Amino acid sequence: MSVTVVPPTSAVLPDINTAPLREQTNKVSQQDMDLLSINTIRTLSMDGVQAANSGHPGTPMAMAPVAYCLWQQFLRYDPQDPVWPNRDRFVLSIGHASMLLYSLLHLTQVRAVSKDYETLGEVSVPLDAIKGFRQLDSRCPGHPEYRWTSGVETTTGPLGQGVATSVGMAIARQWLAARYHRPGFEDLFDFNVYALCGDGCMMEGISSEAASLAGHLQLSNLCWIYDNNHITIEGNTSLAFTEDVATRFIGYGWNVTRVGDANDLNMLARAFQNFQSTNNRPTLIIVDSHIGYGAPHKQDTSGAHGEPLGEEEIRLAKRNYGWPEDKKFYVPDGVYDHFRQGIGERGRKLRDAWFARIEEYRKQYQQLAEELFRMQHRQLPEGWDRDLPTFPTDPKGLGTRESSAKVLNAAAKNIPWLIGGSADLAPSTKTRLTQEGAGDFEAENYAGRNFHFGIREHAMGAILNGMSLVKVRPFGSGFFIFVDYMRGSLRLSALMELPVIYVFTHDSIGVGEDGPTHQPIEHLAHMRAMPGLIMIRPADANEVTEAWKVILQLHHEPAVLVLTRQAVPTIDRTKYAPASGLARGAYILADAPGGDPEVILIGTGSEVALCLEAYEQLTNEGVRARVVSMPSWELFDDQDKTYRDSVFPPGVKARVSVEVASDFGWSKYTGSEGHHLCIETFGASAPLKQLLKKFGFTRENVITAAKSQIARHGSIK
Ligand SMILES: Cc1ncc(C[n+]2csc(CCOP(=O)(O)OP(=O)(O)O)c2C)c(N)n1
Ligand SMILES: [Mg+2]
Repeated sequence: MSVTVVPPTSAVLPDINTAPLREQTNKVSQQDMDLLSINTIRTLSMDGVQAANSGHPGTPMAMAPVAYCLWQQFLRYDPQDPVWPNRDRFVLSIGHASMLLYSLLHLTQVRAVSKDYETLGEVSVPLDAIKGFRQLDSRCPGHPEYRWTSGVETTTGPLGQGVATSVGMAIARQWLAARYHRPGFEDLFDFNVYALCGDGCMMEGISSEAASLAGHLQLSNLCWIYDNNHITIEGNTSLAFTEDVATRFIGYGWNVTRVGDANDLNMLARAFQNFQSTNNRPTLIIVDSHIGYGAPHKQDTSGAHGEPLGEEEIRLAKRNYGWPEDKKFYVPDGVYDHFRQGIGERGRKLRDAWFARIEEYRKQYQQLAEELFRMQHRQLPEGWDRDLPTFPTDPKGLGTRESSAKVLNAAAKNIPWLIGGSADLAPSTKTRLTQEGAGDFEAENYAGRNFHFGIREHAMGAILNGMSLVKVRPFGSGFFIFVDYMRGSLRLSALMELPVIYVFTHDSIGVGEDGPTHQPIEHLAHMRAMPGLIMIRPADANEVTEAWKVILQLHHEPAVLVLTRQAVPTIDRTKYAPASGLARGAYILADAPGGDPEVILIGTGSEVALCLEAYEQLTNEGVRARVVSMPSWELFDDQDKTYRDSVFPPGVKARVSVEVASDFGWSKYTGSEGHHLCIETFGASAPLKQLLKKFGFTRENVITAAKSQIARHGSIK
């Protein structure tokens, strides 16, 4: 099948076929340079995908003029310093179109940046990386990955995540401006956030959640560009997507504008100007485009979406562009210079001016400047932990969500950029910051530290990621069960190595009467299975303090803090081991006199108290038992073998794990012959006491299990 190739809009993009390329590059007009640059993006993308023999060529070909117009004319971005804090952010929410971004990073010669934020000399995406697109260790992986390729602002690939993350970036900028701007310094944080999305992003629920909140918050620094090409993998969007996107966004309170032809640089520029002059709401630019633009057999078909064009089709497309048909990875003379003179010059000046301004600011507002420095380097302020509470022994105790509220507030007092909120559950998760002036983050008060994400867990996760990418320290909270609703964003926190803090309460059947829909069972196992994430389920108030200490000092891991609704005793630390053992993930809380136990009881969170009760009785009966409090598998697995063996001596095979959840994975610590007191079903609706009995979480059952373990392993003395 052959379709008519939509010709370039000649008034805007002259047909470079009219003159041989060499001639053109010698003597070129601005318009010629525009087209030459756009076609370089297109052909690099096509060649990269072809060489990899996999990838998505069609959308980079279609969106090249849009990205070019934005980057070259508008983006305030210094390729020499891609971590300059006030740079505009560009998020490629259509992560599959990664070659578009890699081509831009290459042509603008964005520099690689080290982990310590030192700018290094080398180019982030050299031509060889593009030639090695999708190959092992190339800086051009299949989808853009934050922390792997400098210039990639956030990892994208799961559709919808990028746009939702961009909302978090826009929010963080508003917060920074509100907190740090002072008279005469109203421009320190005025960056814009642009996100390029497609039909897939628009269909995903997360974009609706995020757009709804962005509209509510009137984030005028946020611009989404929607590639309205009517094509997804299965074919035309008429198969599954016929809603009126413009009307939907108008309903959200957005400014909506249209560009009828993705090749029309004038209209694109006007749309971006329209965005920049809109100061009371976010902007959506709907751009009509032709996927696979210029490829005679594949344009406007899903065939241009996710597979290489093929050598012959590439040849024909290049012919349509007036490109040398046999040249691959070809960057014509003058293209690098052109970008250097456009985005490069503009960005460098803005960046240098910003650093000069910050120096001025430092002279007048030393304390605030110091805060900014530390925040941007993910450091904590001096004395951040000075007010963290310790809790007195209390057999009745308090819910770990209650103790967490105290610790969080004590920390937030000394860490001004620790900000966050909840998906409408703060009264239950107890994450509200209560100190004087903490306030609520609203359109009228961007300085507020309490965020109301609304009942939008998935977007909340992505927004936290976006906030963290701007380097404030965000936390979000909800019921643990609803981690199911945000797993996609949480996974990206871990993949991006962002120190986002998730506070999840109501962590088990302990929620009681709300029943199975609200009782997490397999969720601890879910979290433990995710690489790069630190989960902590503290046993009592003092472990909560220790948990926050660990979490706040993380640099590259998201943390999941799992807390109870119900009261748990505050353990007597004069009798049992100090809570500081939490930092090692698992520690011996109570031991057989002189050590050398016959059986080890391992508990987490609310079950540690039950283990202690059983331990006391076993000890009275002369059974040599040990209790290990194990709040974090991940922290424990990070310890050296000597420590791990000291907690779980290999010779002691009699082991009982006690956790009101699925036992998935526990054999790693109990051995295949150990006993797991656990729950294999979905819980039930009843008062907690009845539930504990129903599911067997009684002292007697722990003792019976301990004794049968000892009998089984034949080590009773
Ligand atoms: C959450 C999620 N679901 C599914 C996919 C697989 N996927 C990748 S691209 C794509 C189609 C996207 O269509 P569109 O956004 O219109 O992009 P275009 O084909 O126009 O480039 C799908 C379903 C994905 N990447 N993320
Ligand atoms: Mg599409």
